[in-house]
Amino acid sequence: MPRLKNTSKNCTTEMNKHKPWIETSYHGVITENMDTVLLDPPLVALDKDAPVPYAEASDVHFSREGEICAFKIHGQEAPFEAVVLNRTSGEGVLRASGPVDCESQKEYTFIIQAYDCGAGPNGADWKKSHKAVVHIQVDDVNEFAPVFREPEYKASVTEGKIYDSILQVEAWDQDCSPQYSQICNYDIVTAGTPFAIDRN
Ligand SMILES: [Ca+2]
Ligand SMILES: [Ca+2]
Repeated sequence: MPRLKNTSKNCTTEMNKHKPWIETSYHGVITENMDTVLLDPPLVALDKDAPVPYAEASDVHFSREGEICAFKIHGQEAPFEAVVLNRTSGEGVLRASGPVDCESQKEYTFIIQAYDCGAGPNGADWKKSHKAVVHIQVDDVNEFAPVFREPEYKASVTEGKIYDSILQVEAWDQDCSPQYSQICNYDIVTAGTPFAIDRN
């Protein structure tokens, strides 16, 4: 992180000298159906402009060029928003603004920019940071139970004969990750049945 040095002077013509600074890329993880994004590194925008006092209508105000007013997201309809938590420290948080469903989309990539509050006494004079890339990975929740591909399986056998294989069944699971969608095993639940089933 660069060392911050206050280089701003009390100058009324160009008070907002610096644009905010953010990292060049962020990696986030969100659990589907939730709205909290764990961002690495955390979202913080830095701005070298220090608050400068100025007089307006006999009141003393402080200019806001060094404060962070907004984060904006650009990109393919990403269901996320970035909110400023603390204007002075530049801390922000990224969260879901709409449903995030791993089964429909497992990851998102979009652009984020920080905007300072550089309004000054003479109106809008804000500056924006460079564009940073945000990559979000959606973690799965085990929402779906396995289901068989067919509602019924039929086979016939001849009495007294032993078979290596009589029929094959197949189940699948709608969850998006291998962890929560792989079929681990099959069981015959009817007691006293003279058949066995394996995981294949
Ligand atoms: Ca599942
Ligand atoms: Ca799921």
